[in-house]
Amino acid sequence: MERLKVFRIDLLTIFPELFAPFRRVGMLGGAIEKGLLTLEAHDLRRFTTDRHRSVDDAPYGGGPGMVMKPEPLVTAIETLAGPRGPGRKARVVLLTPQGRPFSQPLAEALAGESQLLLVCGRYEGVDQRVSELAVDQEISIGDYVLSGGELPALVVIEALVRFIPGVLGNPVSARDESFQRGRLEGPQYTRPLSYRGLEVPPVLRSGDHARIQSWREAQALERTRHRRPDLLGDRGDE
Ligand code: JFE
Repeated sequence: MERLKVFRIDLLTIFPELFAPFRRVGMLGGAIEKGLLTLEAHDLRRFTTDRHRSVDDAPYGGGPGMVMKPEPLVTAIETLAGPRGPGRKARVVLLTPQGRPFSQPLAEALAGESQLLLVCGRYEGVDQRVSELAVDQEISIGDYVLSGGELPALVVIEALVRFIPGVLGNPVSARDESFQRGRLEGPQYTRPLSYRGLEVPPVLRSGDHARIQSWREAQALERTRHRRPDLLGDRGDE
């Protein structure tokens, strides 16, 4: 019996309760239940030392909103992941709109670590010195501005958990590879055969697996050309 190593993810947030329902359902819930993944959300306010448990302050230079103070974040990160450098226990990732774009290959690379600490900011973001002193990597999940890093952290976790050995009924499915090969999947159908006047394409019921495969490839290519020409290296303006 091959035994698998437990993957550990810690989260740092002022809203740890947000993660509770995601721990219980779906592939993530299954991975935790099977003991393949440990997921723990830590309240940043535990690492404050002042009476009011402050995690934010006004920005130097002025401007709207508040910025997250460095002291609670750096203390928390160093407590949970160890100091930055060779002896560090976990890879520390800050979710931010300024980060490197998240992708399927990056999800696979992160799944190759054994322990992650995902740092979730709020307000207008975190003091730059947190990144410089304590963070290993900054990731963005897309070019839109959310209210904090918690949903981006969940996105990263859901993408990554599929690559943890034993989670998906390994070895990691060919579906993931198809995305990495840079094309969208084509349409999928299940029963009933006819629904509100729309029929399942007859080729899928032909039993001719070579024809089915080439039909699926043509559909995938057509959909990709139409919706995501960038994936094919086209500019999409023809
Ligand atoms: C935080 C905020 C104003 C950020 C320009 C912490 N991909 C992605 N979108 N949004 C985020 C990540 C994200 C992550 C962490 C966050 C947004 N905010 C809000 C407000 C300007 C900002 O950066 C605070």
